[in-house]
Amino acid sequence: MNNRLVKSGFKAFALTSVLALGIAGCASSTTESASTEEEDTSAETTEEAPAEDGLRIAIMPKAINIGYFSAWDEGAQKACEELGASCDYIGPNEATGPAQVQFINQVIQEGYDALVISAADQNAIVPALEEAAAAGITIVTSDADVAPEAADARLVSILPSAADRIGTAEVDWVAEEMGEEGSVAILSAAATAANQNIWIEAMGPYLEETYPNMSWAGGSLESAVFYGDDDPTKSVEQFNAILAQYPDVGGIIAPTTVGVLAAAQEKKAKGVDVAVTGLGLPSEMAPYIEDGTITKVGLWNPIDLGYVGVYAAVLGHNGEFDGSVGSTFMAGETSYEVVDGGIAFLGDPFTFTIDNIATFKEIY
Ligand code: RAM
Repeated sequence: MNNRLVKSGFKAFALTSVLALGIAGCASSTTESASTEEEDTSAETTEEAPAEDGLRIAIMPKAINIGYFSAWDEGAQKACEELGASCDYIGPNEATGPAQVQFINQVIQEGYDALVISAADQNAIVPALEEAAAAGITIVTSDADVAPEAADARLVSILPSAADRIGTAEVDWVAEEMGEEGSVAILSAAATAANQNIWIEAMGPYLEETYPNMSWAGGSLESAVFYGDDDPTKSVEQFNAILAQYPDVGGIIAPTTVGVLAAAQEKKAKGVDVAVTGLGLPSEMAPYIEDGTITKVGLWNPIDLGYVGVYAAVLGHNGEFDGSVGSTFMAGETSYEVVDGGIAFLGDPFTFTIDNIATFKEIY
């Protein structure tokens, strides 16, 4: 029933574009992270061809060690190369607002021209972003936005697709596997992450209205949500906390690549009888789809998300795009339009099953 979410036209386009990106590779990047661990404190720099007159852009993930963001950065670096920009992949080891703020301050101090950021916390980073904007830095959120009331803190937000499509699709995936019966819990990222929160909000009423024999664990959406903070260890702990609190839970939706990977690993390790689905990176989820631990996960193309974010930032910085509702910009061959809320959407998520995982796992 969720097939309506996979439009063949989009699928063909995205696959082609991803393959093209994959072949082109990326030119230069700097990786920096804040950590007390020795190996993480040093900045690793491979500057092959820094742009002479090009812009200097910071590409900041929620946390630098999440595989999804490596794919996002791959797209960003590809756009940087096409646009002659010099781009540094920089950010914290833990996906929290305060940790990101330290790096935003560094971006201000070092006088970057633009910042493309996935907000780990929809509120905590806003003052730092405002300071950055006041210093002339063009800000684009990509993947996860700031709170709607703080939309003026950035030029535009590049998001995968409308929240309700992502949220309701995940409910359909878990329902399909549970035979449309039983209770469901959610293993999310951080309680402060705008992207997961808007998807979860859309899941709540949809499950109740669409599946009369299904319910949220504990009786309400609120009681069903657990937060693993996009940290692998905490996500495993929270997976087990769900099972301890709701031993009869029939399904777990993890709308985070970190959470769904942790859930699949732990489901397999413990041999737990619970349906697990969510938003998974095909390259990380392939072993669990191939061995039958998981039947289906979905995701958009994070490479495209990073790519489009950099185009918006560069065009915005150069005064060729103002981010207003109704305005458009080109990223590569594709035109994007800004809709209400100052957002440009990428397209619908793909689903990955045993039928296509072999192809997708090679791409991202
Ligand atoms: C994790 C992050 C990211 C989200 C994906 C689905 O990698 O939380 O923000 O978009 O999952």
